[in-house]
Amino acid sequence: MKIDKTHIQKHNDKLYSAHQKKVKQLANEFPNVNRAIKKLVDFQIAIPSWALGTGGTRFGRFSGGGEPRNLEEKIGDVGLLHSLNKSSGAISVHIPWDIPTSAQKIKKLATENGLTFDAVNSNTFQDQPNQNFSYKFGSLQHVNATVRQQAIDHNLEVIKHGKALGSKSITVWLSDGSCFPGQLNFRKAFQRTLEGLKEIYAALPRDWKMFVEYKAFEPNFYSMTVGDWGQSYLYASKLGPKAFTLVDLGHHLPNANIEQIVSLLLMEEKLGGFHFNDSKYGDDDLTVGSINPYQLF
Ligand SMILES: [Mn+2]
Repeated sequence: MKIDKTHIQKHNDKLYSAHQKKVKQLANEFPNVNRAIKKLVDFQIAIPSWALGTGGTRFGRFSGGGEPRNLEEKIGDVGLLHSLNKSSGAISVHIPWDIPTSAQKIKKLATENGLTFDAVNSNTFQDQPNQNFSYKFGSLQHVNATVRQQAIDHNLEVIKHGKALGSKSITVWLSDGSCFPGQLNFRKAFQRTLEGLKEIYAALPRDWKMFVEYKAFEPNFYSMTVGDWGQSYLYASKLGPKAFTLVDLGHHLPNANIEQIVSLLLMEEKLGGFHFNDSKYGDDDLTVGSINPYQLF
Protein backbone atom coordinates (compact mmCIF):
# COMPACT_ATOMS: atom_id res chain seq x y z
CA MET A 1 0.00 0.00 0.00
CA LYS A 2 1.24 3.47 -0.81
CA ILE A 3 0.09 6.60 0.97
CA ASP A 4 -0.21 9.64 -1.22
CA LYS A 5 2.51 12.14 -0.26
CA THR A 6 0.05 15.04 -0.19
CA HIS A 7 -2.03 13.07 2.31
CA ILE A 8 0.94 12.82 4.69
CA GLN A 9 1.79 16.48 4.06
CA LYS A 10 -1.78 17.58 4.88
CA HIS A 11 -1.66 15.61 8.12
CA ASN A 12 1.72 17.13 9.03
CA ASP A 13 0.54 20.64 8.17
CA LYS A 14 -2.19 20.41 10.79
CA LEU A 15 0.37 19.60 13.48
CA TYR A 16 3.14 21.89 12.26
CA SER A 17 2.57 25.06 14.31
CA ALA A 18 2.22 23.18 17.61
CA HIS A 19 5.37 21.25 16.74
CA GLN A 20 7.31 24.43 15.96
CA LYS A 21 6.35 25.84 19.35
CA LYS A 22 7.77 22.79 21.10
CA VAL A 23 11.02 22.98 19.09
CA LYS A 24 11.41 26.67 20.01
CA GLN A 25 10.89 25.86 23.66
CA LEU A 26 13.51 23.09 23.48
CA ALA A 27 15.97 25.33 21.64
CA ASN A 28 15.71 27.89 24.46
CA GLU A 29 16.53 25.24 27.01
CA PHE A 30 19.20 23.30 25.07
CA PRO A 31 21.41 25.38 22.79
CA ASN A 32 22.62 22.33 20.82
CA VAL A 33 19.16 21.01 20.07
CA ASN A 34 19.53 21.44 16.31
CA ARG A 35 22.58 19.23 16.27
CA ALA A 36 20.65 16.54 18.11
CA ILE A 37 17.69 16.90 15.74
CA LYS A 38 20.01 16.61 12.73
CA LYS A 39 21.47 13.40 14.17
CA LEU A 40 17.97 12.00 14.64
CA VAL A 41 17.01 12.97 11.10
CA ASP A 42 20.11 11.23 9.70
CA PHE A 43 19.61 8.11 11.82
CA GLN A 44 18.38 5.25 9.65
CA ILE A 45 17.36 1.77 10.71
CA ALA A 46 17.23 -1.05 8.18
CA ILE A 47 14.15 -3.24 8.41
CA PRO A 48 14.83 -6.97 8.17
CA SER A 49 12.81 -8.72 5.47
CA TRP A 50 11.88 -11.50 7.93
CA ALA A 51 10.32 -9.20 10.51
CA LEU A 52 7.18 -8.05 8.73
CA GLY A 53 4.73 -10.63 10.02
CA THR A 54 2.04 -9.48 12.39
CA GLY A 55 1.21 -12.43 14.56
CA GLY A 56 2.58 -15.44 16.29
CA THR A 57 5.69 -16.60 18.03
CA ARG A 58 8.74 -18.55 16.98
CA PHE A 59 6.75 -21.69 17.74
CA GLY A 60 3.55 -21.05 15.88
CA ARG A 61 2.26 -18.61 13.31
CA PHE A 62 -1.02 -16.81 13.92
CA SER A 63 -1.04 -14.62 10.86
CA GLY A 64 -3.23 -11.59 10.54
CA GLY A 65 -4.60 -10.37 7.24
CA GLY A 66 -2.44 -8.30 4.92
CA GLU A 67 0.92 -9.85 5.72
CA PRO A 68 3.42 -9.58 2.87
CA ARG A 69 3.64 -12.77 0.81
CA ASN A 70 6.80 -12.10 -1.17
CA LEU A 71 9.80 -9.82 -1.39
CA GLU A 72 7.91 -7.30 -3.54
CA GLU A 73 5.20 -6.90 -0.88
CA LYS A 74 7.82 -6.72 1.86
CA ILE A 75 9.52 -3.86 0.04
CA GLY A 76 6.12 -2.18 -0.24
CA ASP A 77 5.62 -2.51 3.52
CA VAL A 78 9.06 -1.13 4.40
CA GLY A 79 8.44 1.67 1.89
CA LEU A 80 5.22 2.51 3.73
CA LEU A 81 7.05 2.53 7.07
CA HIS A 82 9.72 4.78 5.62
CA SER A 83 7.23 7.22 4.13
CA LEU A 84 5.70 7.60 7.60
CA ASN A 85 8.83 7.78 9.77
CA LYS A 86 11.59 8.78 7.28
CA SER A 87 13.97 6.63 9.35
CA SER A 88 13.76 3.20 7.77
CA GLY A 89 15.22 3.83 4.34
CA ALA A 90 16.80 0.41 3.95
CA ILE A 91 15.87 -3.23 3.91
CA SER A 92 18.01 -6.15 5.03
CA VAL A 93 17.38 -9.26 2.96
CA HIS A 94 17.67 -12.85 4.14
CA ILE A 95 18.94 -15.51 1.73
CA PRO A 96 17.44 -17.99 0.88
CA TRP A 97 14.13 -16.82 2.36
CA ASP A 98 14.00 -13.77 0.09
CA ILE A 99 15.95 -14.52 -3.07
CA PRO A 100 14.93 -11.94 -5.68
CA THR A 101 13.65 -13.44 -8.90
CA SER A 102 15.02 -10.42 -10.75
CA ALA A 103 17.56 -8.28 -8.89
CA GLN A 104 17.05 -5.46 -11.37
CA LYS A 105 13.28 -5.32 -10.88
CA ILE A 106 13.64 -5.59 -7.10
CA LYS A 107 16.23 -2.82 -7.05
CA LYS A 108 13.96 -0.60 -9.14
CA LEU A 109 11.01 -1.28 -6.84
CA ALA A 110 13.15 -0.44 -3.81
CA THR A 111 14.28 2.84 -5.39
CA GLU A 112 10.65 3.75 -6.11
CA ASN A 113 9.99 3.20 -2.39
CA GLY A 114 12.99 5.33 -1.38
CA LEU A 115 14.86 2.28 -0.10
CA THR A 116 18.39 0.94 -0.39
CA PHE A 117 19.67 -2.52 0.56
CA ASP A 118 21.42 -2.97 3.87
CA ALA A 119 23.33 -6.11 4.89
CA VAL A 120 22.44 -9.42 3.26
CA ASN A 121 22.10 -12.35 5.65
CA SER A 122 23.21 -15.91 5.04
CA ASN A 123 21.57 -18.98 6.53
CA THR A 124 23.49 -22.09 7.43
CA PHE A 125 21.39 -22.78 10.51
CA GLN A 126 18.72 -24.68 8.57
CA ASP A 127 18.82 -27.38 5.93
CA GLN A 128 17.21 -26.19 2.72
CA PRO A 129 15.31 -28.47 0.32
CA ASN A 130 17.67 -30.21 -2.15
CA GLN A 131 20.69 -29.44 -0.01
CA ASN A 132 23.43 -32.08 -0.30
CA PHE A 133 24.73 -32.11 3.27
CA SER A 134 23.07 -31.43 6.59
CA TYR A 135 24.01 -28.72 9.08
CA LYS A 136 22.81 -30.87 11.95
CA PHE A 137 26.31 -30.75 13.49
CA GLY A 138 27.20 -27.26 12.37
CA SER A 139 28.23 -25.52 9.18
CA LEU A 140 31.59 -23.74 9.21
CA GLN A 141 32.68 -25.66 12.33
CA HIS A 142 31.75 -29.05 10.84
CA VAL A 143 34.38 -31.81 11.00
CA ASN A 144 33.60 -32.74 7.39
CA ALA A 145 35.25 -30.41 4.87
CA THR A 146 32.54 -30.94 2.23
CA VAL A 147 29.90 -29.62 4.65
CA ARG A 148 32.10 -26.63 5.41
CA GLN A 149 32.58 -26.00 1.70
CA GLN A 150 28.82 -26.09 1.15
CA ALA A 151 28.41 -23.42 3.86
CA ILE A 152 31.18 -21.30 2.36
CA ASP A 153 29.64 -21.60 -1.12
CA HIS A 154 26.27 -20.49 0.27
CA ASN A 155 27.85 -17.36 1.75
CA LEU A 156 29.55 -16.59 -1.56
CA GLU A 157 26.16 -16.98 -3.24
CA VAL A 158 24.67 -14.53 -0.72
CA ILE A 159 27.41 -12.00 -1.54
CA LYS A 160 26.54 -12.41 -5.23
CA HIS A 161 22.85 -11.66 -4.56
CA GLY A 162 23.88 -8.71 -2.39
CA LYS A 163 26.11 -7.30 -5.11
CA ALA A 164 23.26 -7.47 -7.59
CA LEU A 165 21.03 -5.51 -5.18
CA GLY A 166 23.63 -2.89 -4.29
CA SER A 167 24.14 -4.12 -0.75
CA LYS A 168 27.50 -3.36 0.88
CA SER A 169 27.73 -5.89 3.70
CA ILE A 170 27.01 -9.42 4.78
CA THR A 171 25.95 -10.56 8.23
CA VAL A 172 27.03 -14.05 9.22
CA TRP A 173 25.22 -15.59 12.13
CA LEU A 174 26.11 -19.20 12.84
CA SER A 175 24.13 -21.53 15.05
CA ASP A 176 27.22 -23.76 15.26
CA GLY A 177 28.04 -25.21 18.65
CA SER A 178 27.27 -28.27 20.73
CA CYS A 179 24.66 -29.52 23.17
CA PHE A 180 26.77 -31.85 25.33
CA PRO A 181 30.11 -31.49 27.11
CA GLY A 182 32.77 -33.41 25.21
CA GLN A 183 30.86 -33.33 21.92
CA LEU A 184 33.02 -30.70 20.29
CA ASN A 185 36.67 -29.70 20.38
CA PHE A 186 36.35 -25.96 21.11
CA ARG A 187 39.67 -24.92 19.61
CA LYS A 188 39.33 -26.99 16.46
CA ALA A 189 35.74 -25.76 16.00
CA PHE A 190 36.98 -22.19 16.33
CA GLN A 191 39.84 -22.75 13.90
CA ARG A 192 37.67 -24.45 11.28
CA THR A 193 35.12 -21.65 11.57
CA LEU A 194 37.85 -19.04 11.22
CA GLU A 195 39.18 -20.77 8.10
CA GLY A 196 35.71 -20.71 6.54
CA LEU A 197 35.14 -17.08 7.47
CA LYS A 198 38.52 -16.24 5.92
CA GLU A 199 37.39 -17.69 2.59
CA ILE A 200 34.16 -15.70 2.72
CA TYR A 201 36.08 -12.58 3.76
CA ALA A 202 38.43 -13.03 0.80
CA ALA A 203 35.42 -12.96 -1.54
CA LEU A 204 34.12 -9.64 -0.20
CA PRO A 205 34.05 -6.84 -2.76
CA ARG A 206 36.50 -4.04 -1.93
CA ASP A 207 33.94 -1.70 -0.37
CA TRP A 208 32.06 -4.38 1.59
CA LYS A 209 31.99 -5.20 5.29
CA MET A 210 31.42 -8.46 7.11
CA PHE A 211 29.47 -8.56 10.36
CA VAL A 212 30.07 -11.49 12.69
CA GLU A 213 26.99 -11.87 14.90
CA TYR A 214 27.31 -13.76 18.16
CA LYS A 215 24.76 -15.49 20.37
CA ALA A 216 25.19 -16.95 23.84
CA PHE A 217 22.94 -19.98 23.49
CA GLU A 218 20.18 -21.49 21.35
CA PRO A 219 19.86 -23.56 19.25
CA ASN A 220 22.91 -25.10 20.89
CA PHE A 221 22.73 -25.19 24.67
CA TYR A 222 26.18 -26.22 25.82
CA SER A 223 28.54 -24.22 23.59
CA MET A 224 28.21 -21.78 20.74
CA THR A 225 31.17 -21.38 18.41
CA VAL A 226 30.45 -17.65 18.07
CA GLY A 227 29.04 -17.35 21.57
CA ASP A 228 29.90 -13.88 22.78
CA TRP A 229 31.45 -10.57 21.82
CA GLY A 230 34.90 -11.80 22.78
CA GLN A 231 34.75 -14.64 20.29
CA SER A 232 33.21 -12.46 17.61
CA TYR A 233 35.87 -9.81 18.25
CA LEU A 234 38.55 -12.48 17.94
CA TYR A 235 37.20 -13.62 14.57
CA ALA A 236 36.77 -10.02 13.37
CA SER A 237 40.30 -9.07 14.46
CA LYS A 238 41.88 -12.09 12.83
CA LEU A 239 39.88 -11.57 9.61
CA GLY A 240 40.90 -7.97 9.02
CA PRO A 241 39.69 -4.36 8.76
CA LYS A 242 36.49 -5.19 6.86
CA ALA A 243 35.19 -7.50 9.60
CA PHE A 244 33.19 -6.23 12.56
CA THR A 245 31.25 -7.50 15.55
CA LEU A 246 27.48 -7.29 15.35
CA VAL A 247 25.57 -6.82 18.59
CA ASP A 248 22.11 -8.35 18.70
CA LEU A 249 20.61 -6.98 21.91
CA GLY A 250 18.87 -10.29 22.62
CA HIS A 251 21.91 -12.53 22.21
CA HIS A 252 23.47 -12.26 25.67
CA LEU A 253 23.32 -14.15 28.90
CA PRO A 254 20.91 -12.59 31.42
CA ASN A 255 22.08 -9.29 32.92
CA ALA A 256 25.11 -8.93 30.63
CA ASN A 257 26.28 -5.33 30.53
CA ILE A 258 25.67 -4.70 26.83
CA GLU A 259 26.45 -0.98 27.17
CA GLN A 260 29.98 -1.81 28.29
CA ILE A 261 30.46 -4.26 25.43
CA VAL A 262 29.30 -1.61 22.96
CA SER A 263 31.56 1.05 24.43
CA LEU A 264 34.65 -1.16 24.13
CA LEU A 265 33.77 -2.26 20.60
CA LEU A 266 33.38 1.42 19.66
CA MET A 267 36.76 2.16 21.22
CA GLU A 268 38.34 -0.57 19.10
CA GLU A 269 36.41 0.55 16.00
CA LYS A 270 34.98 -2.94 15.66
CA LEU A 271 31.29 -2.24 16.26
CA GLY A 272 29.52 -3.29 13.07
CA GLY A 273 25.98 -2.50 14.09
CA PHE A 274 22.99 -3.65 16.08
CA HIS A 275 20.02 -5.89 15.81
CA PHE A 276 17.54 -3.91 17.85
CA ASN A 277 15.15 -5.85 20.07
CA ASP A 278 14.58 -6.36 23.76
CA SER A 279 14.32 -9.29 26.11
CA LYS A 280 13.42 -10.25 29.63
CA TYR A 281 14.72 -13.84 29.62
CA GLY A 282 16.61 -14.83 26.49
CA ASP A 283 16.36 -14.14 22.78
CA ASP A 284 12.78 -12.95 23.20
CA ASP A 285 12.73 -10.53 20.24
CA LEU A 286 10.47 -8.08 22.05
CA THR A 287 10.09 -4.52 20.83
CA VAL A 288 13.31 -2.58 21.39
CA GLY A 289 13.25 -0.48 24.55
CA SER A 290 10.06 -2.09 25.83
CA ILE A 291 11.80 -3.80 28.77
CA ASN A 292 15.02 -1.83 29.25
CA PRO A 293 14.45 1.66 27.84
CA TYR A 294 17.36 3.22 29.78
CA GLN A 295 19.80 0.55 28.66
CA LEU A 296 18.89 1.33 25.05
CA PHE A 297 20.01 4.95 25.33
MN1 LIG B 1 20.16 -11.00 15.04
